[in-house]
Amino acid sequence: MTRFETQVGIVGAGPAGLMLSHLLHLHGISSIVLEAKSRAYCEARVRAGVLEYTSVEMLRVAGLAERLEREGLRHHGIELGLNGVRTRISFLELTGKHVTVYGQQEVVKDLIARRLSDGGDLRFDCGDVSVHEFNGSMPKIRVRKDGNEDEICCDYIAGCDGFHGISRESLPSGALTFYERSYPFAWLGILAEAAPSRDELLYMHHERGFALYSMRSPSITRLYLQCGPDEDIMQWGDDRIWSELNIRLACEDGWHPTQGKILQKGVTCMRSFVAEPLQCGRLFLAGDAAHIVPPTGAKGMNLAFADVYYLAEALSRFYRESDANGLDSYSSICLQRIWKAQRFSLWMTSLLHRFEHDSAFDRKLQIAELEYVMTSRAVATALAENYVGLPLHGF
Ligand code: RFL
Ligand code: PHB
Repeated sequence: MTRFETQVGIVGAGPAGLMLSHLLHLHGISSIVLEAKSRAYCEARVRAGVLEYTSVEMLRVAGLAERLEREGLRHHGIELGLNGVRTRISFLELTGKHVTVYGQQEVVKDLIARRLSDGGDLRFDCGDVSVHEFNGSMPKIRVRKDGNEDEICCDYIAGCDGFHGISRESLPSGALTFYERSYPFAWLGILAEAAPSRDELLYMHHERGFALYSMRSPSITRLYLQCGPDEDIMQWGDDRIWSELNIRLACEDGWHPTQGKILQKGVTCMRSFVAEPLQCGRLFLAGDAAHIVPPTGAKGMNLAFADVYYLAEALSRFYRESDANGLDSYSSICLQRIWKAQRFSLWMTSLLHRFEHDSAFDRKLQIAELEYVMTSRAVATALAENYVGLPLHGF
């Protein structure tokens, strides 16, 4: 067995784990990041696309926004669609802010490159990772691979290993309370080699189901269709996908999405989930390991950044001033933001999707609510301020 020592052992090299490692480095705190998958896999995983105003500020202040500023697309609003008619919600006018469209895998590439150039200890292809003794004063992370075992001794463990990781699962039963809601649908997402033919995202309500028009760059479009929860992707040939997108996204003014070669497709299930608290002894959960939101509000990666920002600040206070108060309140501070993001993501999801078992009355109410958002400055402002991101203490 080979032994290593560091101040913070981080499980997972997604946005949460990588960003935490970088922020800790800026505070002069050492960390080792242990990732089950390969670097190439992490850098190619297509997921989120929308960064809140404060997430971009965080990346900028942390010296990570150089490529984002060059290549990210600034969006000053979104469009909502109902019966082929679009209404624009202007973030700039309603909040003075904007969001930035920049792929999660680009954020991950930037973070990995920066950690490595700063001499960071990132270990990919770790295989079997397990966490131990986090209720004592020296937690350990073990990595077993090809018959060898490494042991990382640390002061704290950060479980940043996503919803399917081992950190949350390793906590003793009863340590956490889970709050959960599932949805009777999923999203079928594609990445297409097609220049976006709209400047902003279009969230379309349609009686056949929700559709979302998004993008990644001046030559790549990202589109989603509401589908069944167990949808078989093999049943969705390229022609069927484009035909359904054309039906759902069609607008009264004749606009429809530009088609192109489909580069990637996949089905994402929808879930709302929170594990409370985000701490057990010297193990802290952050990002998707602790909470999941349905993607309609574009909040997942942004919440992950907010968690690790607070965690890095709390750890810095502990190492600088021997003051553990920040660590003790980490969970409750994060949860305030997490539940507001849960509320917003559920609201956006309920507003825009077709719920198969809704009564005729429910459907009428849903349309009334959508029309209200589209016509009331007050409600549109509430949407805008949540979409661009609620204020984060310190930004
Ligand atoms: P991640 O990204 O899942 O990273 C966790 C990492 O941990 C590794 N891992 C392990 N490592 C070691 N040992 C183990 N046993 C391990 N088990 C797992 C994994 O390989 C991985 O590298 O979690 P993190 O860092 O918390 O980041 C969260 C975000 O990825 C997630 O919230 C977003 O992608 C959600 N999301 C969106 N968020 C936004 O802010 N804006 C969006 O526009 C947005 N759109 C989306 C989304 C997620 C989507 N999908 C596919 C779920 C759109 C979609 C379709
Ligand atoms: C995306 O571009 O992947 C995206 C955009 C907005 C969402 C979800 C996903 O709400």
